[in-house]
Amino acid sequence: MKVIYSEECAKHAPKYEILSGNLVDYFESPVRIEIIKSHLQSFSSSHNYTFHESTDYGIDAILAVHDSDFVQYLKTAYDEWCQEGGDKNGILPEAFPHKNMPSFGRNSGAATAIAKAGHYCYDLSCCIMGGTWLAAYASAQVTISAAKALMEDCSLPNENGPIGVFALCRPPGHHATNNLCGGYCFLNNVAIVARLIISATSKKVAILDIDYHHGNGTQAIFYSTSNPIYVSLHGHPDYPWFSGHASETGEGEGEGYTVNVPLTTETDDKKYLEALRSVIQKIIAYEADFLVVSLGVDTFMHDPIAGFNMTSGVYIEIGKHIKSIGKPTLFVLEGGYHLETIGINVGNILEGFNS
Ligand code: SP5
Ligand code: ZN
Repeated sequence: MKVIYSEECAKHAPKYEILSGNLVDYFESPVRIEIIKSHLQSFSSSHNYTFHESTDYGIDAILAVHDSDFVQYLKTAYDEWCQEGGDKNGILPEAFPHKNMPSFGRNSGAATAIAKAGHYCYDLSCCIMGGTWLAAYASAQVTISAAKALMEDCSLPNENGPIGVFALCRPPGHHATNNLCGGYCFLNNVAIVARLIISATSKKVAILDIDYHHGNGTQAIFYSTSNPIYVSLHGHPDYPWFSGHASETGEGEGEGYTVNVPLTTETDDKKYLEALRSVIQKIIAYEADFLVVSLGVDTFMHDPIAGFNMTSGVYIEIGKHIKSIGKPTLFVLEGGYHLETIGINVGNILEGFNS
């Protein structure tokens, strides 16, 4: 199995975030992907993992999902902030334009770097520092490179079931919308490659989001389209708080092509697998040609910011269930913050898929 990565992904490394009102060390840290990479490397002979540095395919696929003013903001926010005398640790919003404020919906209200931060970001987890754009761009390029590898390799014979490629990337993507960052996410990697695969092949794509959190950004981007279908299992009620209800099913041409399965906190292996089996039936019925998995392992019982009760062993079963869909599969890393187990848990999903 090909694993795509980039050293550039480490360049976004904020010191702190504000979590539930407390200043805490940044959970979405660069060591996450180092740990996963060394875990997979320790298995690479038996499981046939090969490691490939990403290629830079340029900005076009990113601009097919994200507004150009938002991309410009991500590129320039830190420099503007520094020119205005801001702290070298980076920029976080100070106020958000809520719907009863006069400048709501008007970019003209965002004159300074910190006002723009409130305009383009919806929480306090997306500090922008000197390397943030480089890392977010690299994360998207890792995912694009992985998608290209999958499209090339999926026509090759593979006696061991469907082919898979793993995009070992960070920062993650599924909370980012066309014009907002949040939830550690700046560019929506999965949305970028779903749209890329559709435009390159004219085929159908299914997105299966198994991160603990609802992928509000991915849902929003594809809410009005029937391709891709977006399917999410997530803890509820929990972050991002204002999306992920079962009643959100898409609109217009997209009606019925968003599927949300909110699960109560304390969900365990058995309940999770039951829910997964039911959504897999929906994905099979959709008859997708490609599967893109938003792969988070923050569903693990000891994850520091989430609430499920799942064990490491269940990830092998999850991988086998994903394999049973039988389609070329792109795994894209999202969340997972329990550093002691992030390697084994991600490795177990891939092992289940490759078994
Ligand atoms: C990609 C991804 O997994 N992003 C998640 C961002 C979550 N940020 C807010 C987490 C809120 C946690 N609140 C409960 C803390 C319990 N100790
Ligand atoms: Zn998550």
